[in-house]
Amino acid sequence: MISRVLSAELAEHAGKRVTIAGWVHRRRQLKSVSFLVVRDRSGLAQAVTAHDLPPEESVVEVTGTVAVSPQAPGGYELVSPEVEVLAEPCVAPPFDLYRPVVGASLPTVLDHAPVALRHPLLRAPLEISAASVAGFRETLDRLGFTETHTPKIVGSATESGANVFGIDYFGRPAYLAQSPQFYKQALVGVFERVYEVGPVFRAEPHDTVRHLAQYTSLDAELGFIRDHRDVMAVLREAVAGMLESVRLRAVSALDLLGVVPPTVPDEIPAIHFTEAQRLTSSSEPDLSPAQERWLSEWAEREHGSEFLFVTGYPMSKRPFYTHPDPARPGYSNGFDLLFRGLELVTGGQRLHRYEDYVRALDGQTEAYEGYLQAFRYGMPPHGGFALGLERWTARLTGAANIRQITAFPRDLHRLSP
Ligand code: AMO
Repeated sequence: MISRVLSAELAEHAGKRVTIAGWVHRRRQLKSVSFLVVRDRSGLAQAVTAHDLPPEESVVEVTGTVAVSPQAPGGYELVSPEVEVLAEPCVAPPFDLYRPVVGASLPTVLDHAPVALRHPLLRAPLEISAASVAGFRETLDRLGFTETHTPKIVGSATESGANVFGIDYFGRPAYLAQSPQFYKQALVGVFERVYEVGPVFRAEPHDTVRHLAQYTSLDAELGFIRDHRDVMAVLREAVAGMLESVRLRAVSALDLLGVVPPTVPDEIPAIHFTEAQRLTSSSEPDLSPAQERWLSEWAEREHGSEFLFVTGYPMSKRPFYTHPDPARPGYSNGFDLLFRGLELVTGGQRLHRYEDYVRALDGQTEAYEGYLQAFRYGMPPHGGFALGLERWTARLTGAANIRQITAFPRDLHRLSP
C-alpha cells in the first residue's frame, strides 16, 4: 500500500514504496541520471531517476521506494520514482533557494517575500518565532493566565498620541491599537491573570533596524501583586519557557542558523535607573540605544547574563497609567528588560485606584471613560508587560535588521507584499 510520508520520516519506511509531496527544491540533471530534491515542511528528500525533471518550485508528488543512500539528505532516498506535477511555476525564483546562503539583498528578499521565505535560512527564524510563542502560551497557561483577544480598532491612543494610525470608522475618527494595554488591565478585573499574543500598530516615522509599523506583542497582566517585582518574576518564567520551547521545537532551525539559545539566570540581574545613569555617566531621563548596548555588555561581564532588568524609570518618561515608586518620588515602578543590547520588554506596576487615574490625567478623563470603568468598580494592585516578538527573534538569531526575521514587514516604505 502507498502512503504519504514526510521527508524526515523516510528512514522509518526503508524498502517500502511511499509518496512524499512538496516543492522541487533542486534538480540536477547529469548525463545518465537525475537528482530531484523535494522540500516539504519537515525538510529535504532526494529522488533518483533517469527522466527529465520539472523546474525548481514545481509542486510535486513523488512516489518511490525508500533506499539507503549515505549522500542523500537524511541518509535515504527514493528510487524508481514516479513524479506527478501538481503545479508548475510561471517564473524562476529571484535567487536560488537551494544555495546554502541567501544570494540576494534584503530589499530583493522583501520584495519577493512569498517565495524568498521558502529559503530554509529565511524560514528558520519564523520557526523559532513560532516555537517561542508556543512556549509563551504554555508557560502562562501553566501559571493560571487566560488568553484573551482584544480590539485592534480603538477610540483613544494608549501609549502616546504621537505614533498612532488614525482610521475612518464609519465616519468617526478611530485608531489602530498601539497595544492591548487598557483592555488587558480591564480583563484583570475579570480573570486576575491574562495574556494576549496579537498585532499592534505604531506609526513609527523613523527608519530604524528595530522598529516596525506593525509588530506582534506578547502581553501579560496580573492582579494581586505586591509591586513590579512580581511581574518581573512572571516575565522571567515566560522567557525561560520560550527558550525551552525553542530548544525542543525548533531543533533543525537552530542547527541551520548555528544558534545556541542563551540560558536565563534563576534571577535576572536588576539595576535601578539611577544606577544605570551612574554606570553610563548620564543625566538624561531615558536610556539611549547606545547606553542600552553598553549596559547589556556590562551585565554580561559582571553577572554573566544576557538579560538585564532596569527598574525605576522616571515617572516623566512612563505612560500615565504607571504606578509611582512610593519610596522614591519622581521614579516609577516601571521596568524594561534588555536582551543582548536592546530593549525587549517594557512593563511595570499600574495605578489601580480610580482617583489616582483622575489625578494622573489632570481631570481630563472624557477620552478614557470606557477604560476608567474598570477602576470605578474596583481593581486589585496589578501590573504587566509587553515583549516585542520580532525584537526577540532578531536578537535570538543574530539578525541585524528586524525586517530580516519578519514575514511581511510593515515600515515607513513597505505596504506590499
Ligand atoms: P512599549 O511601547 O515599550 O510598551 O512596547 C513594548 C515592547 O514592544 C516592542 N516594540 C516594538 N517592536 C517593533 N517595532 C516597534 N515599533 C516597537 N515598539 C515597541 C519592544 C518594546 O519593549 N503597554 C506597554 C507595555 C506594558 O507596560 O505592558 C507598551 O506597549 O520590544
